Amino acid sequence: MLLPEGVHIDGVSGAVTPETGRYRKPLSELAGIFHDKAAYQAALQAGDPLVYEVVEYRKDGGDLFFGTTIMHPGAIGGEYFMTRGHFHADRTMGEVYYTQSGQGVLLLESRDGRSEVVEMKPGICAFIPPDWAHRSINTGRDKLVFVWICNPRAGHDYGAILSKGMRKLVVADGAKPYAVVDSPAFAGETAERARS
Ligand code: S6P
Ligand code: ZN
Repeated sequence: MLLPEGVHIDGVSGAVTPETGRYRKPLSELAGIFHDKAAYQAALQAGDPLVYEVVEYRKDGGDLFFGTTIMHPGAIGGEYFMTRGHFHADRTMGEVYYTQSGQGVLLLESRDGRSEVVEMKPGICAFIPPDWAHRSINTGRDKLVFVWICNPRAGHDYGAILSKGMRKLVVADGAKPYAVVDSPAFAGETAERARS
């Protein structure tokens, strides 16, 4: 029988107590997700910074699990540090992201190519509907820490986003904290659609 439990989440460090697992994503494990390949190589040679960490609380047989994602500040060629981004393998399952500290953007893309942005800041609880790809981006100078909650059977489908990227990039933009711009990787496809 599964037993109830209170889990402490530190909203600044992202520590989960007790935790049942974690992983780290240094820049070297994020090949292909940043648009500027030369800037990516230069940043790797300068020291392979840690981009994000994920800490989880999971119980065998549970229909929910949760944890934190801790995103470090930084940018590659003007594009802010981001997660890989994924659809869920189970297309019927969505997710919730509750931001605890820092500033960021949740970039979402529907299966048919609609883009949406939800601001991430303390107090915002983002609803991620089923079958929307989601990527988190730290646009601030501090860590971005958020709690995620979903069904452990949702799974991850990284393929589509890894091969084509997302339609929008989130970049540094002078006076403004960030700008959401069209990704050049999709320029050909957009032009083709306009011609047909
Ligand atoms: C899982 C949930 C998060 C992300 C994490 C890293 O469904 O959305 O735990 O896995 O934020 O993102 P990604 O795209 O590298 O898995
Ligand atoms: Zn997810």
